[in-house]
Amino acid sequence: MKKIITSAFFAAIALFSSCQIRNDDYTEEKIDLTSLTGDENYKSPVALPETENQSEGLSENWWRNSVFYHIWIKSFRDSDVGDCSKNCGDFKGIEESLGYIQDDLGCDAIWLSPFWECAYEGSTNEESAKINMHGYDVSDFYKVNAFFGSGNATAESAEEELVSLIKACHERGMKIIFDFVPNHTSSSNGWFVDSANGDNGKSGWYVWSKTALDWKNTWGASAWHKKNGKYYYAAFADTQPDLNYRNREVREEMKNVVRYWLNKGFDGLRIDAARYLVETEKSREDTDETHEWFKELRSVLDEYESPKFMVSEAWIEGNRTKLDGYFGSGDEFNMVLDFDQGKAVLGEIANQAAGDSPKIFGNPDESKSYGTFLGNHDEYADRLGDSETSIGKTGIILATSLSLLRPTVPFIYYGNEIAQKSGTQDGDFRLRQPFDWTKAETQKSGSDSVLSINKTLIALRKSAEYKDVFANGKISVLESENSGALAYTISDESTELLVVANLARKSAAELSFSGFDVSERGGYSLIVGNGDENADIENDSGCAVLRNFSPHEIRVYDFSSAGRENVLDIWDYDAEPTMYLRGTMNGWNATKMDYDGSEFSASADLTAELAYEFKFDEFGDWSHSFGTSGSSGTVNLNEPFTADDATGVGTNFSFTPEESGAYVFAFNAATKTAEIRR
Ligand SMILES: [Ca+2]
Ligand SMILES: [Ca+2]
Repeated sequence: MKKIITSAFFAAIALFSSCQIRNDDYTEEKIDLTSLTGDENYKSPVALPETENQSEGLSENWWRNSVFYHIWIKSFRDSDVGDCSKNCGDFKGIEESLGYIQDDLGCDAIWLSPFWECAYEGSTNEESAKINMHGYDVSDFYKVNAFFGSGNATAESAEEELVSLIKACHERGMKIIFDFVPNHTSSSNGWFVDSANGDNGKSGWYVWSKTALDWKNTWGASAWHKKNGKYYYAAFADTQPDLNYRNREVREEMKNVVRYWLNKGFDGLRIDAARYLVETEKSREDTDETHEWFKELRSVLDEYESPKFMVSEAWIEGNRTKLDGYFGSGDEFNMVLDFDQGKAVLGEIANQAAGDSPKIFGNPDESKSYGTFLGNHDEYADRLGDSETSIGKTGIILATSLSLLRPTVPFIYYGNEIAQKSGTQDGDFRLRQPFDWTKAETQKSGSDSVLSINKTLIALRKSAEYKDVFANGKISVLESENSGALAYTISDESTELLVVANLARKSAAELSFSGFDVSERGGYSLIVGNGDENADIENDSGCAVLRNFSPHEIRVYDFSSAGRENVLDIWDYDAEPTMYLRGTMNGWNATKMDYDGSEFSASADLTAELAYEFKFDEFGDWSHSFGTSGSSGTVNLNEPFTADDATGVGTNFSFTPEESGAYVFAFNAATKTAEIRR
């Protein structure tokens, strides 16, 4: 504890002095976008709690060795009911699930979605399951949402349970961070109500103008909304007015909010919508003034003896310079969420090609970390489980493996560790549905489940041998002429790992990579792979040559410990083969066929006298189909016919039923024979 001051002492003075100041920016024809307003001696009227429940004995940059679990509180676990389908997930449910998070999965840190009192429709627990209570419209930053308490909770009892969760995390050596929303509040927040009415010295706390300027919000509509004869700015929804960070009181108050929750024991914070904090005439994104406030906030974090960190949500894709700008010169964010990596991993697997592998980044240096993820609560990516029809179970496991085998800090969005699918709701609500505890229970047993793969690779990352190379190692991509081949090294002074993946859905007899001479190295051991195959690496004129890759197989070699025998057989399982029926009967969408060990089958309702076109598709995405290579594509009921590898146009079968009703399409991939039955 260094310089934490309790501001209760100043509260009375602050209240008095703030009433003396008027910030009638909006009465000006043009809003002032240059100077600071408000009371420079402002102190928050909210007293800081004593520091309590702090993590002890943490090392500097502890987060670089962590794997975070991202929890949507409402949907994770309801201690009152069990699942969250009827009621509301709560802190107590999370506390009861720490064993799952830490022991069954291996994560040692938690990112909680916003937990404050917020504006939402529906007012009872019964209704809460039906509404998208996102919580990014905060109505009181000092009040915990009673929804997240158990039983007939109040804000106070919910806060007690939140503090209990923080303590329980720390007792297990786990860390916990909160989701901070500094850019805006709810329009129901008392600060905004006062600001709109010109009460309590809050006039200048939001961005007001006498006229609506031509600024657009993040969705391209006007960002100005009329209230009490003047206009306020909102970068997002009109119910989320932007706070005015040119006002010294706002700057100080929001730092007080952060201190308040760090004092309660949180180990850090994720910062929502970081790009939009301070507006200028020229830009509403990534302004120098925005970076300036985050540097001030960073110095608040650095006051604590127990090391704290902040990670930005600056949703930037394809502009590393801009993204890295949030590190400042080591004096701003400790970590930025990396919006390129997840999409690169998923895209490379879907395309079966390492086309954009320069997008594979490691942490820039020891003071700057990337947080990487395959999905979150927003419309960034579908849920990982939704990819099953496009990349199959093996593709999901490959994506999971690649996302963990990087020298970055992984964030796993609840449910993605069991490849849970999206709900059927519209928009981002489908990504925020109740966690599937039944599926999680099933996946605990079975070494080939997605949960088990996560657990195995997280344990590898955190093992004594490899924790340093995954925290601080550098990544270097190898070149290959095989389009489906991906290889890179992760290395530091004492360790060199080689990760090799077959991104293709087909076996690869041979993959070769230039610029990696295995004969120059003193031997190696295979630490991840399908242990029963020949996994040797040969040297061919300075190229590394590897053989016998299964579809989507990934291997990891360690060149610093030849002879190690702890191979993790994550590929030692039989993936269920897949086949899809596609045709005019299902609008050319993929219907997954049942498999009985030898034959695939799918039934379809057909109409008499209609000519149906169809083919069989191995992965549901046209990358490998079975159809007819000749012109005699017409088939008859109960007459076996032969299909060929036939990807492309003019390779469909045709069938015209005499009667309407259900028909079964059967296909044997081994003999390539098919039949339509009633
Ligand atoms: Ca509950
Ligand atoms: Ca703003």
